[in-house]
Amino acid sequence: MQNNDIVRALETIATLLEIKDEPYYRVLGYTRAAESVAALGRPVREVEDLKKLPHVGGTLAEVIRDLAEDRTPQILAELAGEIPPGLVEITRLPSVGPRTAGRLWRELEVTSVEGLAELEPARIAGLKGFGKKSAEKMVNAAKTYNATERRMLLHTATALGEHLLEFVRSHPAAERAALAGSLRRMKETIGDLDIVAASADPQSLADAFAEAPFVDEVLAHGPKKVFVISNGVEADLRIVEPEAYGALLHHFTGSQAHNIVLRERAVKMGVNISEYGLAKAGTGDYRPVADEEELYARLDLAYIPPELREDTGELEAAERGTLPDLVEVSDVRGDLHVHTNYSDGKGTIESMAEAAIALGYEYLVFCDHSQSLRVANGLSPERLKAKMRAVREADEKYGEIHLLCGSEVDILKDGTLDYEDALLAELDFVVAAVHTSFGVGEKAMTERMIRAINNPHVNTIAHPTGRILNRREPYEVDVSRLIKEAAATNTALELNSYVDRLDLSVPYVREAMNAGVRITIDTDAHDETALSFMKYGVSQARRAWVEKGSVINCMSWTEFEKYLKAGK
Ligand code: DGT
Ligand code: CA
Ligand code: CA
Repeated sequence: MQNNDIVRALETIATLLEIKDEPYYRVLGYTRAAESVAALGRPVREVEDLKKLPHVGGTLAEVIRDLAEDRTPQILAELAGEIPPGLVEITRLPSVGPRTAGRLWRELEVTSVEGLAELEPARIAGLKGFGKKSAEKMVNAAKTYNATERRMLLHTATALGEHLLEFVRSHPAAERAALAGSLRRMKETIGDLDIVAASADPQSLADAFAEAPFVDEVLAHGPKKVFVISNGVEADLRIVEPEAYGALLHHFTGSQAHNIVLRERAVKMGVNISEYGLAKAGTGDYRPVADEEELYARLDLAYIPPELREDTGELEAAERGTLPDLVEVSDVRGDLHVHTNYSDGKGTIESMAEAAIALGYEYLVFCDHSQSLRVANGLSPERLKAKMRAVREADEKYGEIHLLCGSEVDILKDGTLDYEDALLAELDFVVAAVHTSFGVGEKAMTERMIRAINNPHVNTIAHPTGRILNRREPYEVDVSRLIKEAAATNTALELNSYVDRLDLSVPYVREAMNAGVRITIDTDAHDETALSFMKYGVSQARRAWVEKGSVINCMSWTEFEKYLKAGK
């Protein structure tokens, strides 16, 4: 089995465990291990000691080894024997999570998407905890379901794409090469990989790529392009002479919508654009363009960064010279939402601090879960106080970084918070989030979250819509109202950088910024390596036109300290 298939199998085990209503930490073990394999960037078979992978202990190492060597792991065999196969498919429906699927199966004997489509919604509504509206939604989702391909997470695509790019760049015939397509634009999910290269000898580069060790199947192989399958994913390599590299890179970076409006603009100037270069209208005589900068300049436009190429106003801004000065990873001075082994994290205060120092951060805020969240080992007030002392001690120990104690405090069903205000007041920073009762409906959820936003101790709202990419739809909430309330109370909203969250999504981040709301770009790291997920949050912020002035954790320590002292 290849990595992509192993990732799917691990995710399936996680889903099956959840359908069975097994405890959250067991499920999490498999999803986290799937993420580790996805991030690997080389075949599992080449890894000598799988236990060295993050989140992989002895049991999981054995499961992964079995999968890599085409054996069915015992746990998968057992689960597959117990649970009808159609249930996993049901969990792909929006609005039906694995635990719901499990209940539909146990309580209504639903075993497939088709079975669900034929069910009377009233029967679901009759179950404890389900409403009429959500029941209708589930049945409708089943009726309109088509088994569409799932898209890769940006993180998975990045690991694989960089591995392939490295191969192309290190070939002697390659002069330049880059990842193009949605991966260069850093979209949150990626369909296939696009690579462009410049070479005076395209054929030898094309041949080498087709025979590369990571290639499982060659779909097309010409002198200037090669399409392959690697790790279950399609990757397209296109090669041109160095003088035409800019036009090719631009064309295959997209987006298609951006290319179309750019082409229309060029036509008005009497110029045609194609992947080969620019031509005077009507001549078909395409002159190569070596760099993207030159391409934009020839059209009287400022250079447009790939993350903005979505036809959402970037051409007008480039024309007027009002493109934003986008935030960069190097602008980030600290992480405001990380976990430790006090709750459900793997790292210690010290190991996380040292990883943050290695990234050059000036400050780090530990935000473990609050008391009600038993599944995540949430901290009782006493344990929180002990942790505050431990963080202060560690802060004394490390002169290079300021360590602060916060909390990811649960927003309870009625909108009150999971600690008393007096305790929240003792914390340096408070991240509030919804983790339970997702299905209360838009009105109740919006009011619940607005109540939390109005708490004077809450600095930011974590992962405000609760979505998990490829796994869970956002809960129903009026985000525009949250944004207005955040603006009125000087509360920030989080852009959670965790690879399968990236929550808030781009349109909402842009709306928040325009409303004057500041954002926190946090990793929600549960171990040291996940601190590096910051790059995904930053790229999502860039796609939302965010400048560093709108990001709380781009403040220097001095400014950040002042912000904390001032209160809301
Ligand atoms: P993906 O792969 O679904 O995540 O999204 P992209 O944006 O990577 O799309 P893909 O791989 O189909 O094509 C890569 C780029 O090539 C795309 O962003 C723009 C360009 N392109 C592809 N087909 C067309 C087309 O028919 N017209 C135009 N104008 N551009 C195209
Ligand atoms: Ca693509
Ligand atoms: Ca493509």
